[in-house]
Amino acid sequence: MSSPIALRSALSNTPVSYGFWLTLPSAGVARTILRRSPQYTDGGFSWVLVDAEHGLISDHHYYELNNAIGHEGVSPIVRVPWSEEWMIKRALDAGAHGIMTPMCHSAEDAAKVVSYCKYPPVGSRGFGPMFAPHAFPGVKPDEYNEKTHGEVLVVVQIESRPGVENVEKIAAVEGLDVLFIGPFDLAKQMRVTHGGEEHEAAIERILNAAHSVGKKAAIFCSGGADSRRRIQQGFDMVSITTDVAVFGDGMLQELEVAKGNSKSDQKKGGY
Ligand code: 3PY
Ligand code: MG
Repeated sequence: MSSPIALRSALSNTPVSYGFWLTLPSAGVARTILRRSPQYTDGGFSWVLVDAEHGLISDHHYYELNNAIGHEGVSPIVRVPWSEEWMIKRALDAGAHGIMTPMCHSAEDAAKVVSYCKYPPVGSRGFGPMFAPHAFPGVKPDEYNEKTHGEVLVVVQIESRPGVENVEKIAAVEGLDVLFIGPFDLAKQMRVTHGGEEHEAAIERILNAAHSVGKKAAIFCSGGADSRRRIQQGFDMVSITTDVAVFGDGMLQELEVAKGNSKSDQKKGGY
C-alpha cells in the first residue's frame, strides 16, 4: 500500500520504520542527515520527529521543517508541546504528516487527539489547509482536503503510570495509529528505575497492547544498539538518536583523534 505519507507506507510495507529526533530548528540539519541516508525503501529513515515539546523548535518553524523533510520523501511527525487542539491544528496546517502528543493517560485523552487531527464528521479539526499540502510532494490542495488529511498519523506517547494501566483501552481507540513509549518520562512518572524490572515490564505491556489490536508500537532509543535491542523485542518503529547527540559525540570523537587519544579509521576529505 502506498500513501503520500512515507511513514504510513513504511509501517505497512517494511518490518521496521527508522526515524531520528530533530531538536534544532534547522531545515539544513534535517536535509543534511536525510541526503546522506538511503531511501527508507532501502532501510533508511521514513520519519523525523520534529520536537516542539523539548526541542528548540516552535510553531513558526513548522512550515519550513515540514516542507524540507516532506520533500526528501520522509514524514515529518511533529511532537506538539501538549495535546491541545490549537497546537495540533497549527502543526497540521503547516504540513505535518503526523502528530505526536506527550503524556496520554487514558482512552479519553487518546480519543481527543484523534478528533483534533480529523475534519468533521470524524473529528473537530478546523478547516484551513492553505499551506498543509505543500509538504506532501505532488498533492494538490483538493487532494489534501479529500484524502490526505485522513491519513495523517496519530501517535500518542505512553509515559505515565495511568497511561500504562489504561494502555489496552488506549490502544483500542479508533483512528489511533501508534503507541509511542517515552522511556525517560515513563521511569520518572512511575518512580521506577530506568531499565529496571518494572520499567521493562511496562514497556512490554505497551508493546503487547498495541499489537493485540493491530496497532504499531514505537519507542525512543538512545543510539543504534538500543534501537537494535528494541527491534529484536518486536517494536515496529524506533528512533535512532537525536541531532544534538550526534553533533556532540561526533565532535568529541574527532577531538580525541586530533589529540592522539583515539584512532580514526575513516579517511575523510572535505567538510
Ligand atoms: C521520554 O523518554 O520521556 C520521551 O518522551 C522521549 O523523548
Ligand atoms: Mg517524554
